[in-house]
Amino acid sequence: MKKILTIQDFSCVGKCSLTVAIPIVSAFGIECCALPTALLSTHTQFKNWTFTNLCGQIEPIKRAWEKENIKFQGIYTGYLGGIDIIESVKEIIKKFNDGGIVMVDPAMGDDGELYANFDMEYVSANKALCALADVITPNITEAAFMLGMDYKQEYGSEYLLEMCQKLRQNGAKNVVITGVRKGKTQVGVFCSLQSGEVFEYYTEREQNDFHGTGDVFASVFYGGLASGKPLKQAVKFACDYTKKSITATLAEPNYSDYGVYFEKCIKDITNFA
Ligand code: PXL
Repeated sequence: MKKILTIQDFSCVGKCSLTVAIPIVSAFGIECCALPTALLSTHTQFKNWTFTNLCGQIEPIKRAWEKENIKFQGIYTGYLGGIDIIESVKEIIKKFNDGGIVMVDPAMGDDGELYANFDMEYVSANKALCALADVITPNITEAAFMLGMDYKQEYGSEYLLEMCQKLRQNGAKNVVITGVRKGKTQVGVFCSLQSGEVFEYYTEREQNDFHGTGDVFASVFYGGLASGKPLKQAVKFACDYTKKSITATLAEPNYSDYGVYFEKCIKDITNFA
């Protein structure tokens, strides 16, 4: 059985990061090992939250894994929470990845702003981490911050192409920009692949915005890649799955907007994988 490692925070409530990645990657029939970088009471889109940096645990965990000769057939990183952690993550990728796909989701902002507690130093550290990846999945906010480009709400393919080109020059082999709007009604991804091909895929956009959709997309996309699906097929499935999870959320009375009801669609993954 394939075994991958995901490195992200553990938010006890509010579906994102590990509580999304573990069930989704597991649904692909892949063992999803997890290294929590921080422990939060909820994700940071709530009003009150606690944050405990678990960076101090990473070195002893690495040493113990080395003694056990543990390796992973792929590594997927998300929200990390601190610069010190990013340095350790780089080493983990070098030491513990056994030839698998490395995906970096530089989760650090949205809607033109960085999440709480992040600054330009954190952005630069994420940019350096992205350089090591086979595939990265920034949204437009994250790409703009990493590249020092203006954040635009209205844009065409030139803006997206410039982002992709610069992110690939920085080192990432494949770039998938997420949360891209097309016209007033569509949302999806704009991708620049290692082959030089540019590829876009969109679905109908719902009015409401939900937290954690980027994490659902990234986890499904990574699960698809790790199970050997071609990149374009994995991208399309992940977009459709994210859209379906949003629809499933809206169908529930009194739904909450802190995370999407991706659990309702898990069977689609087992059928696809
Ligand atoms: O979904 C991104 C994310 C992950 N982890 C934490 C967050 C957020 C977004 O706000 O706060 C802790």
